[in-house]
Amino acid sequence: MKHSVFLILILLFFLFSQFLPMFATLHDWQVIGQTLEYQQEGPNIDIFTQKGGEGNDVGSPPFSLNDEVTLYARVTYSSFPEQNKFVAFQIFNPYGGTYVLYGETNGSGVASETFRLPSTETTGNFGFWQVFATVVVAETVVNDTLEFHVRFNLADVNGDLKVDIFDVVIAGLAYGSRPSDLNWNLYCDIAEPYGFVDILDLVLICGEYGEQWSSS
Ligand SMILES: [Ca+2]
Ligand SMILES: [Ca+2]
Repeated sequence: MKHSVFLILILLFFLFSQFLPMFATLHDWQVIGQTLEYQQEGPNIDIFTQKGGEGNDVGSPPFSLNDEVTLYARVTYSSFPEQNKFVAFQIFNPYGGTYVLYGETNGSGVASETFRLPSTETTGNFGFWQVFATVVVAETVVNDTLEFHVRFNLADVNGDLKVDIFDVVIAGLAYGSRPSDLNWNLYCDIAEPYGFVDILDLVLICGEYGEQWSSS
């Protein structure tokens, strides 16, 4: 039964996706325009994870319990990499608990540290985790924040504790998008390659169809 639902969802999705390329095409010129104009003046730090979140104050796609999270911090001065800078990563769990990790920027100006999320299925471990990264560049303190959601099941795109048709539809709307697109939804980017919502994200959602989780 579950397999037939899965096949029907995939078929519906392919029919639906035929209408989406026209939206993607509309955004191509905007992305190129933004890239050409972009230049960061002075000191800057940008924190992201192995799943994405590049850009100041941009969130990362979600994680599950027991996942490894790799934090990256790119440190620059007027867009040039800053080497051998010490970066402090302050990590806040949804209950306000704090952890601190330290890293040093490499030749590309990037510091990275990895930690593992807890494995216990308690309500307190689910929710928004925040990371606050700080570095000193040219005697100036600069920082960036990053937020990611920890979910019982990544296929639950809208976070209502069940995987159903709404999750499939939401992912369908984001299909083919990248972070700079208007229809981008980071909660739909749950499978590699990250930074792109494609059929592999959809397959993961459909494969978990019908799963539920109770907070009690
Ligand atoms: Ca859901
Ligand atoms: Ca993806």
